[in-house]
Amino acid sequence: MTTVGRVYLGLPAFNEEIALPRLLKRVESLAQSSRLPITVVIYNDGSTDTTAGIVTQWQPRIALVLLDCPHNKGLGVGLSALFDYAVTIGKTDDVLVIMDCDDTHDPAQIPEMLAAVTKGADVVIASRFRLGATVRGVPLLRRLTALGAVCLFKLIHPVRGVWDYTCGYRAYRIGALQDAAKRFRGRLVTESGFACMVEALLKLNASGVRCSEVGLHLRYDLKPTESKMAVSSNMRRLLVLLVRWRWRGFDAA
Ligand SMILES: Nc1nc2c(ncn2[C@@H]2O[C@H](COP(=O)(O)OP(=O)(O)OP(=O)(O)O)[C@@H](O)[C@H]2O)c(=O)[nH]1
Ligand SMILES: [Mg+2]
Repeated sequence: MTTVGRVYLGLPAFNEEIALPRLLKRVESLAQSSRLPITVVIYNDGSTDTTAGIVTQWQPRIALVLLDCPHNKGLGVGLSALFDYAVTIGKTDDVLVIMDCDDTHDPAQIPEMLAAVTKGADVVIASRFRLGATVRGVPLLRRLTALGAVCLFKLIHPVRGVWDYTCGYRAYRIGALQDAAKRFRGRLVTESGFACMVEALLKLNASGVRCSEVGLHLRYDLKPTESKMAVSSNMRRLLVLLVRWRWRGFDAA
């Protein structure tokens, strides 16, 4: 049985002024009801709306750190900054949970993910493809694309215990992140786009982590703004990378 210390909740944010206060309210309720020691770390990626101001307003209410990037650099740079923060600040038994802050992921799933860490997992993914997962409001074409992508991932880069390679809602044991960061010389994420989620997972897998999944409860119907992910260009980029990583490994990436 592994114990869990502090929970760092990393939120990559780009123009999330509508969804962010709703999410922070749910995090506040979770912290009060569960008594989990949670520190929220928001990476604000050059938002042009009031995201940064919302963070400042919330700082007296919950433990909240702002990593502010003046210009938009992409999700991968944000993910990398959140990993760096956790690897530097965290202890080996602390956990970094990262989730989208577009109001589609529910922080109420965090205790279930931490329970999987205590049972021995280093990385826990909230997965759309697990028994018990519920997905509301995702268009059919998007669902079919995601299903096709899973087949491809499993075929080219099988990862034991993992079906959902792209979901942004994951818990990472910080000790495992620290070991993997050493192995990849601090370059766990080099992709600036949405392929960063797959890159991080495959590098962690290559460094020997144990992965497991819980069923995701995805509320896409609550998403208040347009998607920031350009599906077709990101899929094209990901295809190129999957082939490159398969044949040349990661150091060549
Ligand atoms: N740091 C950073 N975060 C971003 C950027 N674009 C989006 N995000 C954040 O990354 C998370 C995922 O973005 P989403 O637009 O929800 O993308 P997705 O979940 O892959 O796809 P959809 O939910 O369908 O839009 C959200 O918390 C966004 O605020 C960016 O350019 N930089
Ligand atoms: Mg999302």
